[in-house]
Amino acid sequence: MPDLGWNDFDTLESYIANEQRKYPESRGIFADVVRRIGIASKVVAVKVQKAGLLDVLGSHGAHNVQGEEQQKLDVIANEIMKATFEWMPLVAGIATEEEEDYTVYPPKPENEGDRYIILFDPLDGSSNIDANVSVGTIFSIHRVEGGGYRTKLSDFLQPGKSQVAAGYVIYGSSTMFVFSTGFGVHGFTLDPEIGEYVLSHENIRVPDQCTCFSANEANYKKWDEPTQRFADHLRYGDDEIYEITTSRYIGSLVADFHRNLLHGGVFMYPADAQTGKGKLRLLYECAPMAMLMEQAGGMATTGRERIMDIVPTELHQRVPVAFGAVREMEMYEGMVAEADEQ
Ligand code: AHM
Ligand code: MG
Repeated sequence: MPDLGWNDFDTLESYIANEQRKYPESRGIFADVVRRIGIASKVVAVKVQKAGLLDVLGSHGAHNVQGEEQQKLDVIANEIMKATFEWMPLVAGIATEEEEDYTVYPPKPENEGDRYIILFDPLDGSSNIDANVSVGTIFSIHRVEGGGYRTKLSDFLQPGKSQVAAGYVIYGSSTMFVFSTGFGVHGFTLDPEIGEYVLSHENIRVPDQCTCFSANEANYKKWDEPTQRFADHLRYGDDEIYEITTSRYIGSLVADFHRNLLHGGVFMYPADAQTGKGKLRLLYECAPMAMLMEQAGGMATTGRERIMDIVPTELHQRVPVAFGAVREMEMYEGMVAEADEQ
């Protein structure tokens, strides 16, 4: 038998199939959804890589529901993701960061049982695209019980802790698919030669060592006192465990999160102290990343509340967020609690 070089590793396909075999009662529906996201992300990856050639860089000239300028690639990635789920009978509906309203897909009579809601940010970090910076797709999956015959807004407004899966795809120097179904976090790297995601990072655990501090430090003056104190402690404090901590901020959540997940560190986008509001969206960014961070052994918090516990009140809700290892997140929550008591 010649050495083909690919007979001894898992692809996303084979991994999902093996996982599914562990649950004989599984109907394979959910596996199908994850598989479809994998395929859609390959299409987006091609578009991102050919962006300069296809003249799709730069602004589309329209604005999304948050009033931000949409980039052409945002629109393309959004269309690709939507097209992926539109025909899937077991997807009850979708909501995307790029559109104000959610979309419901009516069930076919033969589709009994649970269906799924998919929430996604089709191309996060898109303001960086023109500078060839890594961007990503983030997704979050919830179950709608009873076939989703009357799928409604409240089916979309579920807390992060009820996610059945979450993940992201990072379009970087290589393309990686990182996801969790509640049994650890696993990363698959796209092998461009065979066009498959290959298991490269099984059971990712966030390192205890806080190597990076990642935040938009130009906002420092807008942060509240405990957040400033926490950032100062990690960056300049006397604690010797933070001697090697360095600042790293790309401004592209998937890229910043991915680096910290692998190398250890704190990512935060705190509230503006005057408005009390954060920038990142609960449903499309914070909740899915929180599931991954917790599954990797870390924590995700607003400073006062576990991100996974927040019950959304609106589709495009923004919350303050900090992701990191347990020691730093507990320290941050402690500093916030101390300030609240005063
Ligand atoms: P986007 O979804 O419009 O791309 O915005 C989200 C991005 C994140 O990727 C990143 O963490 C953050 O915005 C950066 O914001 P800032 O430029 O304020 O630091
Ligand atoms: Mg985004």
